[in-house]
Amino acid sequence: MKQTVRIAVTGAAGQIGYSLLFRIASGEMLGYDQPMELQLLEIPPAMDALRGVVMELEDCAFPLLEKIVATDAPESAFADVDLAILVGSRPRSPGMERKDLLEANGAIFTVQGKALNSCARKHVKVLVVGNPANTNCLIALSNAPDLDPSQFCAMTRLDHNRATAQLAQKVDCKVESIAGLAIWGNHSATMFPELGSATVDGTPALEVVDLQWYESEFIPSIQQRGAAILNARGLSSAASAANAAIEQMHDWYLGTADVTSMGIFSNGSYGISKEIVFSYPVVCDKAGVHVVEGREMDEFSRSKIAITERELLEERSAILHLI
Ligand code: NAX
Repeated sequence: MKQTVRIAVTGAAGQIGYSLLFRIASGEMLGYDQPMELQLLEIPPAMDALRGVVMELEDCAFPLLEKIVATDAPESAFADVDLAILVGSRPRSPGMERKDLLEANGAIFTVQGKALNSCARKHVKVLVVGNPANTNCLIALSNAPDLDPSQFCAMTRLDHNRATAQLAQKVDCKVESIAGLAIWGNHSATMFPELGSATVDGTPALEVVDLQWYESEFIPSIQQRGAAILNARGLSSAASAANAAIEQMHDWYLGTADVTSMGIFSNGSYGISKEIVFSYPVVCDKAGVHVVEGREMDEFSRSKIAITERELLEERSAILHLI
């Protein structure tokens, strides 16, 4: 039997939490032979709701789920955790400026970064889902000086999956036929879903679809997909976000053969500014996350990347006092 893995999930009583926890506990994220303990964090007003979620988890009698902790104290939630998925964050309320949103979330992610630094296992892997995910991730890792920045990432897997599915629909192929696409930059409307190195059954994607569709339909539709779901459902995407979190953590923990996208602490690859959390094409193995180098970038791609990089630099300057 494998050693038990401790997994923290914040915002555990929220929408994404409700889609995420049961799939983690069933074994979908780390494998059906991996026992686990869940350490769930919420804010005091949501503790009743969290107790209900815990009861439901108990009622599933998951064989792999050895223990559940439900708490409103970050230090307890992160005590000796191997993995942490930071979903809980402050949503934008009416009239709230982007700067106020960054500030409100900054307060959460400084506290959680510090608690991870002092309480989590030294090899902890931290996936940030709560928006603005890239900059929240930057704040958390900056407040965890004893952990390496490579132990943190922001979720852009949902955008990657959306791009894969839309390309597969367009060319009428299976999603497994698509390889090599990438999400660059921020998890926001400036992200750049790039098809320049993508293939469909081995053929370059840009030989299969026309440039007009790529530039005028595909890119905006991926950038606006979250808003489209919110308009249609009256609620933001939750099940697909939980699915993406499971896949991103799965690949990070167990490794992946295919190129995927992750928001990571930039080391300057592709000339991107250092010290922002930027989504790159990556592969993961036991040694960690590796940016896929050497992709050819034309002027169009470089201009799109510059827009999303600029936005991340602006977000960084708005929270400089927190990092
Ligand atoms: P919900 O509002 O349903 O749930 C959030 C939960 O977090 C609430 O239960 C709240 O009480 C809790 N929370 C707030 N502050 C907390 C804190 N300091 N510590 C612990 N828990 C706290 O939102 P949900 O739909 O679950 O979305 C969660 C976050 O994911 C949002 O920021 C959302 O914007 C973000 N998303 C990120 C995506 C991505 O691709 N990176 C996609 C989906 C989603 O939009």
